Amino acid sequence: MPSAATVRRGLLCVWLALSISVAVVAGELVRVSGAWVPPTVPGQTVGAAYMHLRSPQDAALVKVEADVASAAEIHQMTTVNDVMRMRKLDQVELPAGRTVELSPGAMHLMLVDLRQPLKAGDSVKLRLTVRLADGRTVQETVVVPVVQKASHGSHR
Ligand SMILES: [Cu+2]
Repeated sequence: MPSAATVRRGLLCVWLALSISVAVVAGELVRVSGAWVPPTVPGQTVGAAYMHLRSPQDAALVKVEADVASAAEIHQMTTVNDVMRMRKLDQVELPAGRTVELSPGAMHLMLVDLRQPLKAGDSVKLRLTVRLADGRTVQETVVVPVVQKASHGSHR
């Protein structure tokens, strides 16, 4: 009978093999480009993340996790009677072959309850879960730089 340690090693190998194959599949499926996160100001406990997403087949971004925040949400910014409002979305539709933009003042990812301030030069690791048209989900991890740009949405 194999020892507990051997079984654990075996399981770890299976898990690693699975996560590697998933990463390769996701890489072929959804392309993430131009991703950036604005730095936070002192006292700021939420951050945002912006990027371009492009999938060769119909898919949807259904979940986001961030290493620097206890939660990450998909938000839509809208202006109602000159007041900017943010609405939480369940997913971001990724129609086949179309570049979907997550940008300041529009759809974006919100990093809720930051564990640390975000400084220019740092990077944030985001784990994206994408659901394909056939119902399968794939995950992709992207490393996003914290960059100071001239203007960004207000996320105070
Ligand atoms: Cu938001």
